[in-house]
Amino acid sequence: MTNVTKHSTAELQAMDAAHYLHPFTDHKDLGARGTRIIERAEGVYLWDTDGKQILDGMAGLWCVNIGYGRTELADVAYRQMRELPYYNSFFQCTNPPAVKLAAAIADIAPAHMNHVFFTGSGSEANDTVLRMVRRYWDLKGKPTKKTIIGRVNGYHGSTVAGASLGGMSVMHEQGDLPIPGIVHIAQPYWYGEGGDMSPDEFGLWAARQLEARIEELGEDQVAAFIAEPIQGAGGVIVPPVTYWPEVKRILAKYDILLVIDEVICGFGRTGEWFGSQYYDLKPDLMPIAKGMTSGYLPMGGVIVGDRVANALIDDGGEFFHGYTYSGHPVAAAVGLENLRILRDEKIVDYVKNEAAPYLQSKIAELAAHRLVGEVRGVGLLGAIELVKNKATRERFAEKGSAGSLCRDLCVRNGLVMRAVGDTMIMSPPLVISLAEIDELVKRIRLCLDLTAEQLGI
Ligand code: PXG
Repeated sequence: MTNVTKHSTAELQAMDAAHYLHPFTDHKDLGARGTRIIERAEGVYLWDTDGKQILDGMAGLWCVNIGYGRTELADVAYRQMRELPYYNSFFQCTNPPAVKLAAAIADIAPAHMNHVFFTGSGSEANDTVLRMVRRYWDLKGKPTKKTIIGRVNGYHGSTVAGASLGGMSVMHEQGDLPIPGIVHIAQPYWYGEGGDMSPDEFGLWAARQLEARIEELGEDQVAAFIAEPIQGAGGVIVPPVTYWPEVKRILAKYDILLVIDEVICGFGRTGEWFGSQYYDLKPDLMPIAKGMTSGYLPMGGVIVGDRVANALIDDGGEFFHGYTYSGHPVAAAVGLENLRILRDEKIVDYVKNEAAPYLQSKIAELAAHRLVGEVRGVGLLGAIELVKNKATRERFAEKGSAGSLCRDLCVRNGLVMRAVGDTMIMSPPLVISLAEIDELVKRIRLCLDLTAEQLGI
């Protein structure tokens, strides 16, 4: 069997069921339903092996920011693979694409962030965060500052550190997570958990959980707070406007590090280069991945602020941490070309000034739909809450059933949206045109109608 051997859809499905263990998948269920095999893509569209065209409302998995089919990325990967397919950055070595990418990222990052540590993924980036944060406080002579505060329903990856920093209970239940030294506070999810509070009141309440936890643990025990600017995998949870300013007030009182996970929000998703800039945050560390290469090759990293970088460099000696593929030259070359395209084609400006205002105004109209309790979003992130009763926010009896029904109807009707419980979420490529946004919203509306019909409301 070679790469060019042609197989029918059924043959590929049979081999898939026999040999391929998928991530985050119930395999018995998958074997029964069969997989959809995505074969090619162009712009914002995917095609499966049956020739069906699907609008990719998720940019792959929140990553294909510049859209599919950009041959420039293939060309630089080809050239780099022929020149230097691999070399490591250990033992006093480096390579030109990794150096140039670190400089290019420092150029777009907030002014106080000037270094990058490269990884192979977002999960590895958050493993790096855990080790770097603790190393920092050891170097500062404060070795008791070990605990990292994350948030319930946050997502920071699937490795042991990533899943522990994240607050996904289903992940914690498998394998005795979180590891010691990681605790979680409430998420700022007003629609789901705000109760009788107004969004503003709830935002303050959720932020003050951080202060309460720092006080409870003691500042001398707390190393860092980690959060996504807007939770992605948790359901595109846009915090109330009072949330981040209050967190900033609290952080100013205590000497702890701020880690802002930019794996989804980075590289233009919010209409700024980074979500930290959207919310005017001053992080010490920013894990990145996904949009860094638009997903064309796997790569991640941590953008390191001067405070931590200076400690590592000036006081540190050797930091015993790194990966075979840290600064991989081919991934770095692709990352550089991806950044060039984002910059030269002014894609982040396009998101801010055209695509995001247009998408947000169009999806806001869906709030009137009988199945929809709330629509929210920032930049090219959006969420639609499916409810049984709009007035009371009452959900359907079996949690997630409306969401998975809607998701399946979407795919059948040529649209990828993710369902998180009964929240439908979207994160299309940043290059989506206004006409394609019209098409996206048309397909969403159709699927909401079909879902409501099947649910009998
Ligand atoms: N941080 C954030 C904020 C993420 O969204 C990671 C870290 C981990 O990145 P890697 O590259 O290790 O996967 C992520 C990844 C989903 C889904 O279902 C989201 C992610 C990954 C897989 C599924 O929405 N985000």
